[in-house]
Parts: sequence; C-alpha cells; structure tokens
Amino acid sequence: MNTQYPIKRIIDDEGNLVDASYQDQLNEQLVKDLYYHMHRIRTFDRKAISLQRQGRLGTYAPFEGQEASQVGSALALNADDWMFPTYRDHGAKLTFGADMMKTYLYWNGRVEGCVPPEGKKIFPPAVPIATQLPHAAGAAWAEKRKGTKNAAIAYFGDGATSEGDFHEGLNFASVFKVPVVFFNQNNRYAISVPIEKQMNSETIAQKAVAYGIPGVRIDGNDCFSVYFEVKKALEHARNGNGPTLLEAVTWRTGAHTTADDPTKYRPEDQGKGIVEPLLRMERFMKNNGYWDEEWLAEIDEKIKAEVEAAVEAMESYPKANVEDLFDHVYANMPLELADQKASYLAHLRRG
Ligand SMILES: Cc1ncc(C[n+]2csc(CCOP(=O)(O)OP(=O)(O)O)c2C)c(N)n1
Ligand SMILES: [Mg+2]
Repeated sequence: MNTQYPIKRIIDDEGNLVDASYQDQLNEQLVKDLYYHMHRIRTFDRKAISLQRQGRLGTYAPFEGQEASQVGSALALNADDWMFPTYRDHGAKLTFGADMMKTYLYWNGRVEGCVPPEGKKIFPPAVPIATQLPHAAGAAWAEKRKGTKNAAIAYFGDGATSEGDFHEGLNFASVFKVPVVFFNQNNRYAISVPIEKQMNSETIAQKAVAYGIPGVRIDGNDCFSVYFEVKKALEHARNGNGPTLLEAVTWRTGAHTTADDPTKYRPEDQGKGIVEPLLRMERFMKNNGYWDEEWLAEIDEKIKAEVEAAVEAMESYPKANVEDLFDHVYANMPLELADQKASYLAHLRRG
C-alpha cells in the first residue's frame, strides 16, 4: 500500500464507521439521500442495458459499481457549479439534475439529449478522452474572473491521465489557481488496458505533486468518503486556493460498453472481493437503524415509475431529421456534401 497516499475511508466493507470524526455528520437525511440517488441511478443504468439488448437504445456505457463516486460527488456540488462529465457519468448528471428522458435520448444518438435543464451548467458528455479537463479549467477561470463563488468539477477515468489534455488542464488550473476539482474515477481499466500497463506511478493522486496542488486518494465505493472529500475540495476551490486532484478508487462491475466483453481481458476472480457501494451503504444503514423495508419499497416503486415514464417519453420523442446530419457540419455547405445530401434524400424517397 502507498503510505503517502493512503485510501481515505469513512465506512468499511462491513458498513462500520472507521473514521469517528464524521459520526455527527452522518445523519438520517444524508444517508437516505445518498442511498436514494444510488438506487435511482442503478435502476436507470440497468434499464439502459436492457433497452440496448432489445435494440431500443444505441451502444451504452454502464457505470454499475461506480454509483458511490458519482452520487457522492454530484451531491457535494452547489446548484450553480459546473459539471463536465464523460460518457460514463450519467449517474452524476442525473443526480445533479439532468433530465432522465433526455439522458436516454442521448444514448439514442440525439443531440437534444445533451441539452441541460434551463440554468444548469452541465456540459455534453466528453467522449474524446480528457478533452473536458481544459474546458473545466477554463469555465472555472471565467468564474474566478467574474468574482463568483462557483466552482467546476471535471470527471475523468484512469486512462484519461495518459492524455496531454490531463496535463494541460491541471497545469493551467494550478498556475491560474482556478476553482476546479479534478475528480478521477480509477476503475483500474481503460477499456481492456489495466492500470499497471498505463502508467508507472503507483497512484493517480500523486500526480498532483507535479502541479503543486493537493492530491487525495479516496475509497470510491464509500459514498461518505467521496461526498465529504469532494465538498472539502470544492470549499478549498471557492476560497481561492485553486484545484485539487481527487482519485476515487472504484471498480466497474460490468463491461466498458455494451459492445465490450470484459471476460476477454479481466481475470475471472479480479474484483470478486470488492463490496459494491449499495451493499456497503445497506450494511451501514442496518448497523445504524436506518434500514427500513417500507421506505425502500416506496422509493423503489417511485423510481421504477420515473424510469418507465422517461423511457416512454424517449420512445415517443419526434424522430430525428436526417437533414441534420448534413446541415450543421459547415457554415457554408461544400458542394460534395450538398451532392451527398441530395442523393441520400433521393434514396430515402425511393424507399
Ligand atoms: C482521445 C481519445 N482516444 C481514444 C479514445 C477511445 N477510448 C474510448 S474509452 C477509452 C478508455 C478510457 O478509459 P478511462 O479514462 O479509464 O475511462 P473509463 O472508460 O474506464 O471510464 C478509450 C481509449 C477516445 N474516446 N478518445
Ligand atoms: Mg478507467
């Protein structure tokens, strides 16, 4: 174990409190909020996989196993903060207030799915790895120049730390001391490439040293630890102290996307000992008298109804206009593209 960057935990695998300094802050409201959102996004995620398997949704990137990282971080934000997610962070987006119907719509390839609710600063999910880090640094810089107390959070995976944009984002943010939190979810794989083959450094948190900013390693399956460390980093940022690099160590239970088969590259027993975040929270709730079967049945029913309604609305959304594929590429459409458009439309008319 890396002694300089120990993994911070508030509850252990059995749901026991291991950091008593948080005792008073783990109140029933917070516990139930965290559990509710984790249950909600898991229901969303499993439904998405099922829809994809039925041919009702495009390729999908599941986040099961990473719910504590996504919910804990999103609930730590203020309503006016910025969120820069990746393709795997729909759980964080939903928790922060993104529309569920639109989130499904995004996975059917619709640009409308990227539009956040009025006043919510949620960027479209970044698919090109790490490109959102300089964007987040820029948005945070703008907030600093305007003199607000708003901050930005950038989500990214372990693989993203091998990209130039990771360096540019962190360097820029630290030099200009801007209010941004770099929130890494280390799920130990970049598609099929394990972390040992991606980097020589033992942790991601230690990369913060190079930029002169704090680097903190947290248990990404412990919702409390994520929530409180992100809150701390956001406060640090709002108070003019600049960025923090957080490494949430977690595990993706399923495939990289629905087009991937992890049994081809992950040893069968890898990840077996990991206690997934909802079970961990359930154990904590049972240990502390917060577990309530009636409440669970109630939220489960409410969430399932919400998910079904979102799917129905997504499926009855007006069909895409094929012309959009051509019309928004150039300000002035070049001739070849105009030709392609005309011949494609003629093809469709012929049926
Ligand atoms: C610039 C760029 N290079 C390569 C890819 C192909 N690609 C898609 S996902 C991925 C792995 C990213 O791994 P990580 O950052 O750990 O995120 P995770 O998928 O594990 O959440 C790669 C290489 C891409 N999308 N963008
Ligand atoms: Mg990864």
